[in-house]
Amino acid sequence: MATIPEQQHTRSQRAFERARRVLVGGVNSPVRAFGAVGGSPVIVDRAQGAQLWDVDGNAYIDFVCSWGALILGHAHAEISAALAEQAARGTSYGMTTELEIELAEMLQKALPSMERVRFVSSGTEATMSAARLARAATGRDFIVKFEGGYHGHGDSFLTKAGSGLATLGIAASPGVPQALAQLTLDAPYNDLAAVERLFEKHAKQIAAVIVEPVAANMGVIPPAQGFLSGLRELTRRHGALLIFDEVITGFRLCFGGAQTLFGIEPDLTTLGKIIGGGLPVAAYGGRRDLMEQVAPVGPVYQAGTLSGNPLAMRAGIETLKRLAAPGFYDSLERKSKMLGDLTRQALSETGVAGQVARVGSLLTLFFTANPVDNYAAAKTSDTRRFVSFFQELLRRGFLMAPSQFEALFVAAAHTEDDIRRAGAACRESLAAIVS
Ligand code: KE4
Repeated sequence: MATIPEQQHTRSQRAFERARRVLVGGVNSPVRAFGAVGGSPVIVDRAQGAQLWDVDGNAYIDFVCSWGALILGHAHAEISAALAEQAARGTSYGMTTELEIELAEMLQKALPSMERVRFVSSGTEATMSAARLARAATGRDFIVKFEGGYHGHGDSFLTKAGSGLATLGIAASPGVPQALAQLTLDAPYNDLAAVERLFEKHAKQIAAVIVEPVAANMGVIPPAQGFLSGLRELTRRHGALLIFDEVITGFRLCFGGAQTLFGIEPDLTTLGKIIGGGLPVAAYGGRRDLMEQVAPVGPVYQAGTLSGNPLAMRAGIETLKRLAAPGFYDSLERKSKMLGDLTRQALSETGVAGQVARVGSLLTLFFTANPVDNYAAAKTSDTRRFVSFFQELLRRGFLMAPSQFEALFVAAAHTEDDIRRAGAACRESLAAIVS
C-alpha cells in the first residue's frame, strides 16, 4: 500500500471562496466547480509534464490534461520556448499570418476530407458554424445529434447533451427558444435504426447528422461495428451532411482523426483541443463546395477577432510536429493499454462491478455491471461510487475528470511508472470504496 501524501487545502478553499464572489459558481466552465464530486475544487498553481500542483503545493498526476488538449503534457519545454519567441513578435494582429496557413496545410494533409479549413477559438464556435453551414448548404433546418453527445454550448446542441449537462443532470438548457430546440432531433448513440426512423419521418428536413465518432462526453463509448458507415450511407442517401465532431478525437487516436482510423469520410469535421496545444484554437472544415459558401467567398457568415491567433497557431504547429514523430502513437497506445489492463485487474481483484471502456488514450471506468454502448447504459453507473473513487484517487495524488460522464486522457508525458502507480492507486481506491 503506497503512502498517501498528506494534503491540506487551505489556500485552495480560500481561493475558491474568493472566486465565487466574482466568477459565476467560482469557475469559467461548470465542471471545474466539482459540483458532482463535492469537496473544494483543485485550484491550479502550475503544471509540468504529467504533473500538476495546486496552490497548496499538493502534487497530482494529471489525467485531465486540459480535457485532452495537452496530449504531449504540460509546459513542454520546446513549445513554451516557441511561444515565448512568438509572443515577442506580437500576440495578435487581426490580419492573416503564414502561421495559420502552415497549420491549415498540416490539418489538410492529415485529414484530406478537410479541403478547406476555417480556424475559430473554441469547439463550440466550430460546431455552431458547421451546423449553420449545413443548414445553409442544404436549405434544411433539422440537426440530428445523439443522446449524451456533447458539441459545445451552441443553442442547437443543448438537448439531452453529455459532458457538463450530463454531470449536472441538465436535460435541456433554459434560454434556448422552443422553436430552435425542436429542430434538434436526438437518437441513442449506436442506434442506426433510430436514425433511419428520423429520416423516414423528416427525410427532406434534416440538414446534418453530427456525431462524436468515438463518444467521450457520456464517458468513452466506441462506435458499434457499422454505425459510422451506416450514418455515412444514410446521410448520403437522404441528401444530408455528415459532421464528425472530432474536437476530442482529432489527433488523439492517430495522426489524423477517427475518420482516418475508421476510413469514413465526413462532409464536415470540427477539431479543437490538441490542434491548439492548450491555447484557444478550434477549426471546422470539409468539402470545398461546402466551405466556400462561408464568407467572404459565400454568404454564410462567421467571423472572429482572435481566429487564427498567431500564438495559438504556433502552439498548434509545434504540437502537431511532435505528434507526427515516428512511434508517438505506438508509445501512447502501449501506456494506455497498460492503464486499461491495470484498471480491469483492479476491478477483478476488488470485486467492484465496473466496465473499462478504452479507445486509444481515451478511457472511462463506468461503475456499472452493464455493458455500456449508449448514454442510457452509461447512466446506469453508480455515480455515488464514482464520487468515492474520485476522492480516493485525488487524496492519493491522482486527478481525473470530476464526472462519471467524461474521459480520462493519457499523455505522452505520463511515464510507465506513472501508469503503474495510477494502477496501484486505482486498486487501493476501489478497495477503499468497498471496505
Ligand atoms: P469548447 O467550446 O469547450 O472548446 O469545445 C466544445 C466541445 C465540442 N465537441 C466536443 C466533442 C467536446 O468534447 C467539446 C468540449 N469538451 C468538454 C469536455 N468534455 C470541455 C470541458 C468543459 O466544458 O469545461
